[in-house]
Amino acid sequence: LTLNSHNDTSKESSVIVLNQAYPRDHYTNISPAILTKLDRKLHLDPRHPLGILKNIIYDRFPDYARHETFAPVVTPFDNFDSLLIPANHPGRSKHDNYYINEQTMLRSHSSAHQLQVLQQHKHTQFLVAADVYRRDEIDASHYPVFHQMEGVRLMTPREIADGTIAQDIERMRAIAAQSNIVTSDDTTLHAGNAIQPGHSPEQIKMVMAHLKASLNYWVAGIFGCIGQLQQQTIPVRWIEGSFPFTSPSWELEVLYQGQWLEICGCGVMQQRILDQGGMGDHLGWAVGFGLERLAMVLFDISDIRLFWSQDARFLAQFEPGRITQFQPFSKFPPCLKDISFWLPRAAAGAATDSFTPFHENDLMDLVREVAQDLVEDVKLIDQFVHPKSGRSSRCYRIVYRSMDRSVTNDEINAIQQCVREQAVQRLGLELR
Ligand code: FA5
Ligand code: MG
Repeated sequence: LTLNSHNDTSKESSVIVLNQAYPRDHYTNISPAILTKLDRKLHLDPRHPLGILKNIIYDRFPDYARHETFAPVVTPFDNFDSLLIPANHPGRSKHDNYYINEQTMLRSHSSAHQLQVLQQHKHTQFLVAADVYRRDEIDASHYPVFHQMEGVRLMTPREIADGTIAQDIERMRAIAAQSNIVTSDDTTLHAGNAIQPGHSPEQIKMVMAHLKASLNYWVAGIFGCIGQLQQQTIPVRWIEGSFPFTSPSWELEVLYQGQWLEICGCGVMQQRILDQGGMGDHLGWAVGFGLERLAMVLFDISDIRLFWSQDARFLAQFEPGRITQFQPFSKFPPCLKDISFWLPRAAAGAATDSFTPFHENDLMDLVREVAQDLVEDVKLIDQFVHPKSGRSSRCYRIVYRSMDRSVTNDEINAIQQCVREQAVQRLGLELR
C-alpha cells in the first residue's frame, strides 16, 4: 500500500495536474487515484468499447465538427457560469466535484465546452467527446470518471422558414421509421419546462422536432440493428427534464433488457448562451450523452470498472466499428468487510439533529483512493441514533473483488485497516 505517498503529497503546497502545478487551497480535493486517470483517454482508442461507440455516433452525424482532445481541466466559469448555473446551485458542491483549487476543477460534463466552441469556432453543428469527473457513490454502474458526448446544432430563422430544416427532419424520420424502435412523439410541455420568452412557438416547434428526429435517428442506428437481430422492438421515451442551460428540456430513455435506461439530457439552448457565444442570430438544441451506460448494455459489460481494465482478455475482445458481446472471464470471489462508526459530533451548542460535516461521497472517495479498482460496491447497511447521546452511527458494507485475479484475505485486511485509519484521520469518524 502506498498511502504514505498520499499523506506526503497532500501536505505539499501545490498539486501537479497534467504536468502543470496548481496551488492547493481549501477547495483542493482531487485525489491521487483520480490523477492516474487523466491521461488514459479511453474515448480516443478506436478499439476500446467507448471509442467504438463514439465513432458510431460520429458516423451517424458526418457533417458535425468534432472536438475530442479538450483538456479536462476547466474553470468553474466554464463548467457552471457559462451555462447559467446559478452561484448557489448544489451541483457546484465540493462533495460532488473534483476541485484542483477554488479557480480550477475537472469538468463534470461535456457541456463545459459549449460556450468556448461557439466563441472560438463559430461552428453551427458540433460534437464534443470528453472524459468527465464526478464524486459519486460506488457500485457497478458508477465510477468517478466517465465519458460524455455533447452535440450542438444551430439553425437560423431563415432555414426554419424556408423548409431546409423540415427537409432534414423528413430525411431522418424516413430512415428511423425503417428501424424497429418505437418512440413516443408526445410534445406536450408542462409548467416549468417552458418555451423561452422571445422564442416564437412556431420556430421552437421546428427546433424541437429537429432535436427529436436527430436523436431518434441516432438511437435507431444503434438499437435498431440490435433489435433486428433479436426480432424485437426497442421502445424509446422522452421524459421532461430540467437543466439551467436549456428550456424546454428532456431526458431520453431506452427500454433495454427490462429497464429504462437514461441515455442523455437535452433541450433547446438558452438564447443567452448563444448571444454570449456570438451566435445570437441562431436558435439551437444541445444534447449530452453518457457513453458508459450505453456501452454497458450494447457490449454486455456488467461492471463499469471493466472499461479501465488493461487486461488483454478484456481489450482483445473488441474491434473498431463493431458492437460485439463481451464474453466475461470467470468472476473471482468477493471479500466483504463492514465498517461501523459514529459520525463526527455536531458543533457545540447545535441541536442534536443538526448538520454534521460528514458527507457520504467523502467516504466513497477515500475507499476508491485506498482500494483503487479492487472495490466493487459500498452500501449503507445500518444506521441509528443513540437514544441518550443523540449521536448517529452508520455501518457500510464494502465489497472488494478483483476483476482479473483472486484476492487474499490478508491483502484485503490490510486495505480495510488502511480505510479505517484514514476514515479517522481525514474524516474525523469515530470507529465502533
Ligand atoms: C448532463 O450532464 C448535462 N450536461 C446533459 C445536457 C447536455 C443537457 C446538453 C442538456 C443539454 P446528466 O448529469 O443527466 O446531464 O448526465 C447526462 C448523461 O450522462 C446521463 O443521461 C447518463 O447517461 C450519463 N451519466 C450521468 N451520471 C453518470 C454516472 N455517474 N455514471 C455514468 N454515466 C452517467
Ligand atoms: Mg440526469
